[in-house]
Amino acid sequence: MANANLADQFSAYAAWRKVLVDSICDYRSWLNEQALNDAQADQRITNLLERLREDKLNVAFVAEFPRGKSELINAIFFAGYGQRLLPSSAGRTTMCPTELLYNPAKPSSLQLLPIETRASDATTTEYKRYSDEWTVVEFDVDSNESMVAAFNQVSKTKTVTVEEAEKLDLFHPNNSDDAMSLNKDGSIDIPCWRYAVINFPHPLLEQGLVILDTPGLNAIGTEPELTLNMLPNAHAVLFVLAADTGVTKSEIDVWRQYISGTRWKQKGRMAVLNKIDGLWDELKSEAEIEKEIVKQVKKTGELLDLDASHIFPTSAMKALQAKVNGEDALLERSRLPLLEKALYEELIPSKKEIVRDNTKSEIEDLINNSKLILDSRASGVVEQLDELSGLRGKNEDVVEHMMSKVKVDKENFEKGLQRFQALRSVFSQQTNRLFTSLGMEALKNKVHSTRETMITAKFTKTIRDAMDDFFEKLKRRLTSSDEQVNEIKKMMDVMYDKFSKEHGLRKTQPPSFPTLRYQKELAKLERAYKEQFNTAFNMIANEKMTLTTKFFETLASRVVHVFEVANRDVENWLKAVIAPMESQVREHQIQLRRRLESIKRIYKATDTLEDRILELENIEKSIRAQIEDLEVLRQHMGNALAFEESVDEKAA
Ligand SMILES: Nc1nc2c(ncn2[C@@H]2O[C@H](COP(=O)(O)OP(=O)(O)OP(=O)(O)O)[C@@H](O)[C@H]2O)c(=O)[nH]1
Ligand SMILES: [Mg+2]
Repeated sequence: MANANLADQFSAYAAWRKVLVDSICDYRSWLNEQALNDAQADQRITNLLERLREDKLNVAFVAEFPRGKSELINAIFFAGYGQRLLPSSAGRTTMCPTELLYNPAKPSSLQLLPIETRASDATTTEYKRYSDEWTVVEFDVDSNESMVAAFNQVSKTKTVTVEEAEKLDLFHPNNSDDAMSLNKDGSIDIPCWRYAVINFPHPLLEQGLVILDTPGLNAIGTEPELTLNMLPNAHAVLFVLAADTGVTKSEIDVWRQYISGTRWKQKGRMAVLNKIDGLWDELKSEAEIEKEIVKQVKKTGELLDLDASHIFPTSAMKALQAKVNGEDALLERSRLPLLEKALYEELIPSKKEIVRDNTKSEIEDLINNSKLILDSRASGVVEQLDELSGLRGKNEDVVEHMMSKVKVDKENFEKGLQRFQALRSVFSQQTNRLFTSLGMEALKNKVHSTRETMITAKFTKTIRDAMDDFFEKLKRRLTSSDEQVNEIKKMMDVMYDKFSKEHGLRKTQPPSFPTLRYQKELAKLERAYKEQFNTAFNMIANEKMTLTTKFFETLASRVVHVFEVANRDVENWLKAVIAPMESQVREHQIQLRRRLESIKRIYKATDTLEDRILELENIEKSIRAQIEDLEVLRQHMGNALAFEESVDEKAA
């Protein structure tokens, strides 16, 4: 496993997704060929493919400055360029959160959000929708020089007056640290940019990796977007410490509050003890150095309350140097390969698991729907065959009798159809009610009124009450959606039962739809708000409200996101509930018409009975073949889901 590197693991993961996408595309073309595809199923497949194709993996680097975050990113991901791509130097270097990703729809460029946008309450995520707000610096991917020059933008600062910095919420007169950062003439240096997105076709980024480099710790507090959105949602967070400084109090606080805390307890959180080359004392033996490293790891583990297996002593600088110059012994000594191995072992399998589970249930559902249609076609044909075989050697009277029987069936079914139409209208009323509880309109109104209350609030109690009410109302909306969902499900259960008894339609269980997931997400955000509010409480009392309003905007945009996802999921669920019944009813109607038609033709002697029977037998055969095809496709997709290409095999 020693040679296996991150790039191999990533390409194995990308290969897995590709195999999966291909097998789903095969299924879709088969559906089209066999005329089994309908608009709804096609939409679901499109969504599934889109999700698989743009599936991202987020890795965030967090640390006090200058622990070596940027150097570590250079060493892990960009050593192949033969030089330092991201600026890394003593003192504060990275001045704004920097996202590295690849979006082929955009040119290779650096997009920069001006720091002045902090004066508004809009979050960086919202700004991402408005490309004209960003300054774009294009670069040439074939020229390292051009890339390095562009990337240097992330460390640009400018000098402003204290008033300006205060307006941007970057200076608080009562904060002693802030006071220390003033220049001699009373001015202050602030970052030029609030956020940077680097878009370029690096092989790992092309495969969906998104890297987040952050500036020193105090930036974490100033952009709630980081603490509420980017860090909790990152698939891995590397918290970088330095062996020469030990763990400071503010580092422990940040680790507890934003990274490890019970709040976002999840996999993929690890600490890196960087700069171990500082311990490589020529006068000490290897064993002594090793002992010192072990001691530091142990101490760090105690302070962070983190298992030693999640702490990685490393030298980013030596690793970069070793990779660039091809010095294997130095690379091993830097211990970076161990960190890389842990990173992909934490990262990729858990991500794969989530993607696999989601894709699996969606595929199963689609296949089962196709199967349902084919089964009902097959049984319809068999029924007709029985009917016609029964006519062999019978006289005209019997045929007439038969025809009237099918007519009665058809009339009965038409009545059932009316009932189905009535059901559809009740269904859409219930759906409307569901969307009123879950709807975006109502949510946006609530966000608006809470914002108004917060802006005009004179007391922290008013803010607290407004926020409590905000969460309370939203929780109630979710619970009442849950009730509506249950009602819809109950109604559909009854209908499926009725149709199966009265018209012999296949009985299926409509899937259930628990809203628990969204309730949990909401609870998570509420806890985050409470923690933040309690810490910020004193600050709010003597300082401005900007922190709270900015915090609220981010929180609100996260809540909006949760509701957006819930809305999308519920829409899909509603389709999944009604679609099988719709397609079965449609099929049944066609079959009844066919039965009537064929008996009519025999009655009028336009067809001979035997011709008709032969024709039906051929139809049955082709349906059976389709069912077999479907099983093969099910198998293929199952194999694709289980597909494992181990890195060892690849290396071999
Ligand atoms: N000796 C030693 N120095 C290192 C190592 N990694 C980084 N450095 C140095 O530490 C300094 C800071 O590195 P950066 O990568 O800029 O650190 P950062 O965490 O990104 O800092 P900010 O961007 O300011 O938040 C630079 O001078 C690096 O050369 C290491 O493993 N060993
Ligand atoms: Mg940096």
